[in-house]
Amino acid sequence: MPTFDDIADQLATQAIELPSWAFGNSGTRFKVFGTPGTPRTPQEKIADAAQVNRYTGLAPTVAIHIPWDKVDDYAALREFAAEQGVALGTVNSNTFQDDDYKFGALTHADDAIRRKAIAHHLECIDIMDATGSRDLKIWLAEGSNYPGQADMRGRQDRLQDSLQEIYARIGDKQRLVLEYKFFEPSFYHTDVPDWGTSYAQVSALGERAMVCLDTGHHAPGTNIEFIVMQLLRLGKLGSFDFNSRFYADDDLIVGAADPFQLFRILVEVIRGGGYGPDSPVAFMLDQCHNVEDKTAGQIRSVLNVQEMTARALLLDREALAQAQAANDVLAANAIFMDAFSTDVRPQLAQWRESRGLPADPMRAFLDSGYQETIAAERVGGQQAGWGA
Ligand code: PSV
Ligand code: MN
Ligand code: MN
Repeated sequence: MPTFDDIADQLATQAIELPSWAFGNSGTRFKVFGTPGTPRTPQEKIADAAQVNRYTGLAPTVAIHIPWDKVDDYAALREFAAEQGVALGTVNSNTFQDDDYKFGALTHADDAIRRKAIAHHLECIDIMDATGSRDLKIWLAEGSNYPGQADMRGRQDRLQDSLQEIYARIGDKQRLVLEYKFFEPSFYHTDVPDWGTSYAQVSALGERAMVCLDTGHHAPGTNIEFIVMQLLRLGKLGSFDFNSRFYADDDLIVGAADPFQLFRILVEVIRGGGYGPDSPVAFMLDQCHNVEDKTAGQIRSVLNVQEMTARALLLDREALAQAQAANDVLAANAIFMDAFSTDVRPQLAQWRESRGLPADPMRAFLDSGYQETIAAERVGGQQAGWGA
């Protein structure tokens, strides 16, 4: 098995993008509980995200969601982020909170509504030009609730047509990533329900169109690491939205529900060349903190990803390949489990200190008094968008 020293340099290149909406208040359709200190502006969300990077060194960029993070001057927002020590990352479009989109947006049968949805995405690309963002992430809340309600085939054709128009405006250094989700808010059919549909749609666009895999968007029991392997094999895994779930799209802290699944995913990411500074795969979080403190919740999340990455990097791939070749089922499984069962926390603490970071980022953040300060200073925090 490789030693921690063998993998130390690889850990140094890890970057996990934070979602601005994780810092806003969020909840379920039953209730949104406010948390003291919740940001009231996009700038305050970015300031909180910068705290995560300050204590962990893991989160240099922040994803924004339009219109949740709408401002008059995006170049100024970019400047503000830089002053805080972070950069703006992925721009997320939003076609799920406008009455016009009740029966679809990019798939809508009414051309006027479809054009409005396309125009929103073109505006997002203008914003990307100003923020210096690389990725436009599209998640569509489109589908139908009842058999017979919609012509699924026509909607798929219109979706491709709409994406072609958006993709035509994507710059040379920019990318379009299309996220899939198997249900919700539609309950009968969803227009981009699975990786295969996303893959078919983006493959027809071109090289700079990729798939986004949100770990909470599959049916229970789905072998997500198989999908990771396949998309990497096809060269189309663009990004992850990491979170964890017990039942549906719970958006809980990544690695909280099933750390072993996170480990298995990261093993395939590394196996498929999806890890490291030259990899096209963007690591992002897509989470909500309904009852816990948000900045601390994000710190927990990036540390969980780091911990499982370290364990996945420690996997003895040579020994595993030999056991696999010999069809030694139990030996192969034991080698896999050895890496998963390795406690890397003491070495990670030392590794952080050797890089000028606190050994225990969570403790350092809690001791800093930041949470108390924002709780005292900020009144009337923002909704994240969900449950608003
Ligand atoms: C949809 O469930 C989703 O995962 C998409 O990524 C949205 O942009 C995000 O949630 C908003 O929280
Ligand atoms: Mn997502
Ligand atoms: Mn989701």
